[in-house]
This record gives sequence, C-alpha cells and structure tokens, in this order.
Amino acid sequence: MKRNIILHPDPRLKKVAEPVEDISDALRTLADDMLETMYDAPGIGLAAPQVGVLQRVVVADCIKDPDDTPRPLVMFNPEVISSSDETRVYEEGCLSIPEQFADVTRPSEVEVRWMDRDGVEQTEVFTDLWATCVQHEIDHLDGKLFIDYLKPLKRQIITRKMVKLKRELARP
Ligand code: GNR
Ligand code: NI
Repeated sequence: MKRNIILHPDPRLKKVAEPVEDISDALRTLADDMLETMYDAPGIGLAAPQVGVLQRVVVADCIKDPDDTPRPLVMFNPEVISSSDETRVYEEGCLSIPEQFADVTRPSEVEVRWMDRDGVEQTEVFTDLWATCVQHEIDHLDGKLFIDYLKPLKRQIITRKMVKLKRELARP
C-alpha cells in the first residue's frame, strides 16, 4: 500500500527516529509500503520519517537503468561505521522537498551496517550514488535534511518556496 510522503517543513522531519527492536511483520509491511511509495514517486530512497513513522527504517534502490536488475534494499537501524576522507559533490533532491536541488558534499564511500528484513546483520561498503543516497537516508533518521548543509539564505529560500507550495496544495 502506498503511503503519503510528508513535505518540508514539518516537525516530524526534524525528529530523531527510534531504533527498531525485533523485526516484526508490521515492520516488513512498512518496508514494503515504503518501497512501493519510493518506486511510485519515483525516488531512489525513502526513510520512514518521510511517511510519518519515527522509526529507523530506510529503503533504497539506486539502480536507475530499467534494463538493469532492481535492487530493493531494506535497512533497519542502519549506521555508518566508517567514511572515506575523500568526498564527492552530488546534486541532491528529496521527495519531501520536491523540485528543489542543491549540491551537497559528502564522503564518497561509506561502510554501513544494518539489519535486513530477516533480522540478519549486514555490512557493505557503498560508493557513488549509493553512498550519497544511504547517507541522505540515514540523515533523515536523525532529523536532518540535505538543505541543512546549505548556507542559511539558500535554505530559507527553499523553505519559503515549500511553505508556498504546501499552502497551494492545501487549497481546494
Ligand atoms: O529520490 C531521491 N533522489 C536523490 C538524489 C540525490 C541525492 C539523494 C536522493 S534521495 C531522494 C529520495 C529521498 O528524498 N529520500 O529521502
Ligand atoms: Ni530525502
């Protein structure tokens, strides 16, 4: 089932999400719903706070080419355990901040540990778009948005545009 994506500004996007305890069917359903919502958007990642659930759950699939095999990744309690000194700049966007894009500098490689949907611990080094995406998603779990890396003026311009957009969407 598709879920609604919360738009910035919203207090739920600023909260630190709670770690999940045991991987229940409810959590697996949440992850499936998040994948459906992400693919439908379309996006390459989604964090649970974006659908109003303040738990540490992330989904991602950075395979963009429709000829390549999809890789729907579900991560519970994901953690960056090491980051490269080398950084890269990527023009980021966010499903909670539609149509706004800005360059963000992040470590180019990160090692991430998480629990998969079977409750098995996984570790993997992510590079390229995957590295950017996974860091962007883990930031969501800590109440952080990509615009928080921008200069205050640029952030304020984007936030004002979003306030206007939300006002327009709320009007019948
Ligand atoms: O779909 C998305 N694209 C994207 C592009 C560059 C950097 C990060 C992302 S993640 C974003 C989906 C989203 O908002 N996830 O939280
Ligand atoms: Ni996002």
